[in-house]
Amino acid sequence: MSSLHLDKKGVPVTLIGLDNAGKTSLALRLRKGMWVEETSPTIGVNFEMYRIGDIQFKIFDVGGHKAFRRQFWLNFASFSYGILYVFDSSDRKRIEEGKEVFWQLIENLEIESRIVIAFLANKSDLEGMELDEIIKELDLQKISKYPKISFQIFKISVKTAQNIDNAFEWFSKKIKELSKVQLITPKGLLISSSLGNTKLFLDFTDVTENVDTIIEMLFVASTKRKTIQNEKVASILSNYAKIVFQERNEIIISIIVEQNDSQIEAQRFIELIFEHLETKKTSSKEGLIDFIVKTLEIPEKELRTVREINI
Ligand SMILES: Nc1nc2c(ncn2[C@@H]2O[C@H](COP(=O)(O)OP(=O)(O)OP(=O)(O)O)[C@@H](O)[C@H]2O)c(=O)[nH]1
Ligand SMILES: [Mg+2]
Repeated sequence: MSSLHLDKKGVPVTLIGLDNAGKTSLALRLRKGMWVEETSPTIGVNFEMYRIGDIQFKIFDVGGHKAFRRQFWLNFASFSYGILYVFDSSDRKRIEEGKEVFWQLIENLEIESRIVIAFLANKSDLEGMELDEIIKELDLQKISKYPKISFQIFKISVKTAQNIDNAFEWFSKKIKELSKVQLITPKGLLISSSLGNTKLFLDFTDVTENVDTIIEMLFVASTKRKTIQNEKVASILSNYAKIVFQERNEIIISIIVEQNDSQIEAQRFIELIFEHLETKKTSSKEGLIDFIVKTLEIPEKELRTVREINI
């Protein structure tokens, strides 16, 4: 079992909510430590790094306009450990729309791993709805039907900073708890080109004995991939294993893990390997293998097969 330390690479979390809810204002407050009055509607996605204690968060700030909801929300949400759902409690006129999109998100999330959601009822500095009204209007009690979601509601104001520390304290505590159980057991790893040439094949368990299944899964992964942030990603499940697959600049890294392993954690390993490939291009094959085996915490004796590479 391997686990990434939360410090190694930003833990992905996503800001979601209707346009004008205050997501970018929150991201800016976190970055600058102060209220920033001037924001404009977010086109697409931005991200901020934000550290709380020993957790480095990578916060995706996704545009809330209708045009981005379908395209971006689910993609980012399903690759995040947590969601900060920002809601404008001063805007009664949009409560129906708010309810609809919130539940669409929850129902569409493929909650195969656990996820933390902080519902932030923002703009408490203005005249608006109280928490009990929001809970009732949005039917938020229903969230208890989703056992994999850790959920909490906070009344906040990005403007005055009211309750933001409390919300983040809860959020990071829950994410830490999650990270303790979100472990992966790597069975093998493949680096290939988008043309299908294998560059490196590492077997940590019995992958070579199941190579036909793996090839079939890789084929399915390549057809099922979706685009997130200029990269193509997919995750495929079979009776034998789960493959998490990510393509960047014509290099594909596929990690083979146990069926119940966390896709997000596997994804983070892949990102570390990409980072290594990109920043240490001159390093040898041995250097790369050494990095992978160390990062994945693979005992040396379990490294079975290495296919020749030319990276
Ligand atoms: N009074 C008050 N206004 C706020 C607060 N938070 C955000 N706003 C205002 O709400 C408006 C929208 O804020 P943004 O942060 O741009 O909203 P957004 O959710 O990022 O919107 P999109 O990018 O379109 O999805 C801005 O005018 C902010 O100044 C708050 O806590 N109180
Ligand atoms: Mg915005």
